[in-house]
Amino acid sequence: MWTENNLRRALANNELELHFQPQFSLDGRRLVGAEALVRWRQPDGTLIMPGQFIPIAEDTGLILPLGDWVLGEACRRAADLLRHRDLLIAINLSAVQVRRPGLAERVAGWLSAYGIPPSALELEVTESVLMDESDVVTETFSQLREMGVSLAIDDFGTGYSSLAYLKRFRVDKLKIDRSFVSGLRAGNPDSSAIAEAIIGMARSLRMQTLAEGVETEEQYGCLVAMGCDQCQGYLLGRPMPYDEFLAFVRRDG
Ligand code: G
Ligand code: G
Ligand code: MN
Ligand code: NA
Repeated sequence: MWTENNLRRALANNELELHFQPQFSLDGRRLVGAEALVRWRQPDGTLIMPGQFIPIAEDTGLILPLGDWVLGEACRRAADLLRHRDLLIAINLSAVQVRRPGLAERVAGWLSAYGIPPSALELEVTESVLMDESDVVTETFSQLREMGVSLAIDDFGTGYSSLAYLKRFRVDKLKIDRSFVSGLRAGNPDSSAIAEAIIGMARSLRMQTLAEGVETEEQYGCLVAMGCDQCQGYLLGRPMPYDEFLAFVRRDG
């Protein structure tokens, strides 16, 4: 298992990198954005996935410098990507980062350092983050909203049953968890009941929907039929290193 010291060294030695998974509109299959996902590249080339080190970073507080690195690196890459194409770049935030005062200022600082319009950045949090009723969290998201940064709920539907937080925060997008996507079957209404309910609710509340984990054309077709807005998944593109994503962007036009 990785230790705090391993991870501290990884940060100091610049061993982290962001991979990018493309996101597409379901009407027309256009590339509209990407989710940035952190990886740890060992000196021997081995790639460590975030599930193996983000929990340690969260427990030790290293998620604060790590999260700030992700934010800066995502903005640096976004600046380059935006020269080629209009894209929305999404990053994941941990609860620890959101509870610490000053996140909105950090975001503003990175955006201006790289000359990125706030509308090009999306922040993903899980439902549990928005269940926090503290003033810091409320204030942070209200500042970010004011700036024009968008907010998406990750793994939507797997967290809490209370939706009261949707009244406190303006949420732009619900990311439908892949557990509700994997079973989608054409001509089988039971398989799509939950995804359909989420899409209907999002529409009434003027939020967008993005389906995660789309792996087959059958799932894709079901999502189009249900009026889902966007998707990401292995069918259309895996998370890939930056250079590969840039080539993808330039090819896909
Ligand atoms: O990359 P993978 O495809 O294995 O992602 C697994 C999970 O790791 C994602 O669902 C996401 O929640 C988390 N994750 C990936 N990158 C980041 C990051 O930069 N910050 C945080 N806090 N979590 C991340
Ligand atoms: O932030 P979040 O927990 O949603 O991170 C997305 C995770 O889902 C990453 O680990 C990513 O590698 C993974 N992922 C992306 N597309 C697919 C897919 O089509 N199928 C599966 N099983 N996993 C995917
Ligand atoms: Mn995510
Ligand atoms: Na997710």
